[in-house]
Amino acid sequence: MSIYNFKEIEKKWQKAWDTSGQYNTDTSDKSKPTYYCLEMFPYPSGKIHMGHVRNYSIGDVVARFKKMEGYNVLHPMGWDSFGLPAENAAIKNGVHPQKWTMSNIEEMREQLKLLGFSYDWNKEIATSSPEYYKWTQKIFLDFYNQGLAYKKKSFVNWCPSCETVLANEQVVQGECERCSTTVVKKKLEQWYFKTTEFSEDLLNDLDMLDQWPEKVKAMQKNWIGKSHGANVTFKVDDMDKDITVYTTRPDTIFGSTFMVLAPESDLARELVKGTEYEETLEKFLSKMNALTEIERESTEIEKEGEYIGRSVINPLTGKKMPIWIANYILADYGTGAVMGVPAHDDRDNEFASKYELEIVPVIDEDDKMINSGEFNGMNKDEAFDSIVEKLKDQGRGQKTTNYRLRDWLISRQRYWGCPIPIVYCDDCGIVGVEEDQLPVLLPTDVEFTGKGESPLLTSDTFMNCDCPKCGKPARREADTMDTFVDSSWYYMRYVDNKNTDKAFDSELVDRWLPVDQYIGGVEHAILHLLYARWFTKAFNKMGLTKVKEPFKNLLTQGMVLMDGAKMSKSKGNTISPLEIIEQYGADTARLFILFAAPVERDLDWSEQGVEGCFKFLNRVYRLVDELKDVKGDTNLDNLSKEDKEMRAKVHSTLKKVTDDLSVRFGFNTAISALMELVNELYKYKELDSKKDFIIREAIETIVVIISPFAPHIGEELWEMIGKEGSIFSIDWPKFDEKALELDQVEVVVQVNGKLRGKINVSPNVSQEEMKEIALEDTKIKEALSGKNIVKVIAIPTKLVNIVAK
Ligand code: ANZ
Ligand code: ZN
Repeated sequence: MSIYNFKEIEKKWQKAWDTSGQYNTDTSDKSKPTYYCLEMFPYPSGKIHMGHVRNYSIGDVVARFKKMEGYNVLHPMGWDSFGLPAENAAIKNGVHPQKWTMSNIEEMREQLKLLGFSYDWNKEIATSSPEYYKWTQKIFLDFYNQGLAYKKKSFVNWCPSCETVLANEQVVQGECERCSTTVVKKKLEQWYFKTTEFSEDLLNDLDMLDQWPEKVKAMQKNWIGKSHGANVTFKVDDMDKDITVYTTRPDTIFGSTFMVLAPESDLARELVKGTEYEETLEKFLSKMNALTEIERESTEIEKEGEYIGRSVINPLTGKKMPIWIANYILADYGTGAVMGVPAHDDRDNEFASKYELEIVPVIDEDDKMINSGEFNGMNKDEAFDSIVEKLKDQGRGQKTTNYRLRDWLISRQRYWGCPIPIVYCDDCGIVGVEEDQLPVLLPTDVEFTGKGESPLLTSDTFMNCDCPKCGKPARREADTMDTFVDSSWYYMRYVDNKNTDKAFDSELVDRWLPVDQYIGGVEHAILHLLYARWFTKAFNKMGLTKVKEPFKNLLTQGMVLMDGAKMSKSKGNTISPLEIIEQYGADTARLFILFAAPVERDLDWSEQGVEGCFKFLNRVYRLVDELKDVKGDTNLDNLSKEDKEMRAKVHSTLKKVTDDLSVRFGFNTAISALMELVNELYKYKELDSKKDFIIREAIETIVVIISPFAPHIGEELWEMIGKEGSIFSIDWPKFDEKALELDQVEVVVQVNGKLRGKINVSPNVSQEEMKEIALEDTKIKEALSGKNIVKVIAIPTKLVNIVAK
């Protein structure tokens, strides 16, 4: 008897797949329906971790299963290969980022191949390759020409240690996400993508995504943050000037006793100009600049502000309201100006109490208006509309909506990113590089000191160029793009990754997109997905695709934990996938990770669990090896009870697994059903009355079911039982409905405690199904005629009792 030599088997089949190119997809083949299975591509750190194994094992089951279901499956893999770690490695060890990245890619590709994933490596892309980033640059220029990319001077989060601008979301609790240094503010000229152009579509089209997890949609919705309110315009006292505030509570305007401005706003500067308060403002501003992002935006922070010497007139009370600047007002939300309503807003209340500003309640405990003139007695919602109406008549207000979503700051003062294809000319200003001059290549003569602003500034060969418009000497943009830009469109490039004329062929992309199944970590639930959605909307607007949403179905897999904590290098609690592969093989690693928990849940690593899966594969191998030559003609006559039960088990397992794979990603339950089937076959084969054709049927079914999860052993066993060709080129088998019927149990049906009939149900019938079947039964219907059903009690596989009067 041979033993399960996983090393030999896995090597053998990986080689066979490579040679035959069986996972290569012809994207132009129209003979079958398309299925695009995509997993989030990795940053090439050099080593795969268990999170990758989980993500990609899930995707691989989907891809293999869909292929066997008859789809033309696209299942690509590539590298999100620009980014900070490569540059940090360059600073630390003097290796060029390009070299570091390329060797990491080589290593990681080999590691992924060891796991036997069904990727079409012909579709591989690396976002740091000029063949790819040429098109990222072209897309930037398209956006620029469409007004979707623009430049603006603004305060940015600056990490003094990484010397880079950080997006808000890269600031965690006031610290740099990567190095934990306290983040400060800095004013710089920056490139932005106009994400807010599609705020409304990004929000509304979430409704199209009925196969996305609700929690992810909720996170997207919160991030977009639409609120309904009104803009109200106040006249500045003794000055020919208006100030507009955004409020979600116009009903509280009678209680508005002061106005607060963001200290950074131009408005504040204008109001104090030439007055003694100019200095007050300057001092306050420098205090603000010393604050961390978290302190500045936290609702916890002690409210602080300064009076700046002017007042506005409340349009409804006619009273003067002093104007203040304060730390809790954000410059880039709403209008950067707020009407302070200390009786009904906690922040305003804290502020007013501290600085002894007037507090006037305008709504009582029953939500009725008080102290609000003609609106007294109204319900507050009614007052909302009436007050806006009144303000509107005065030309001082109107309903409006606001979004929390900001435009996307894409400039990075880094080397290892996609160069922004812009040239600055003294005569012509900002000029886009001509398409035939793309890509603007990253230079190689850059020093990595980790100091200063953009490293590209140190390369004369890069910085100095001719103006694309007038030909005079000009300078290049020295910033590169946020790596989220690269990953916002890679799924389109996969479809047409060899195209040298354009980013992608629209017809091909329209045929393959939206991605049928996208799988990745929930940590990307907001930004990556939002940016990718935004790109798709921008492409749609520019006529590059008809698609409106990039990802039809989304699965966010849970984390891999060790003793309840996330596996991470910093905690030193990681398990190396390579060691597991070495010790048990890739099939065991894959099987364990799919079996140990439902896909969306966190999974606790367990050595015993791995051991158990390894034993199971051994058990299957021995079983198939022993029975591989058993064959027999199908004969459904004269089957014994045991025969019927064995066949029913085979077909009910096939039914369950098919359902688990196609409908609900129930991989763990599918595997456990397979385990049960194997157990049953171990018992059945020992019976004297066993039938060869049933054994054969069971063996073939076991091999087919195991193959998407553990593809190497799947192929090996398929060959062992005498089949030709790859198991992945067969059609996924259909279960036999008739075989299932045998697998039924008899259930007694009582009416008011008296036996009135018997029904046959499947052993895993639900209570509801049992009730339905019982009530449909003719005998029972008779027994019930003329009576009203009071209650139906069902005990699965045993009894249904109907109480009727
Ligand atoms: C008066 C008022 C009374 C407010 C009240 C709230 C409660 P959301 O819902 O998040 O959109 N606000 C407006 N612009 C702001 C800014 N730039 N910085 C800080 N706060 C700002 O929040 C809108 C509310 O937040 C607005 O409604 C405004 O305060 C404040 F009982 O106006 B409200
Ligand atoms: Zn010029």
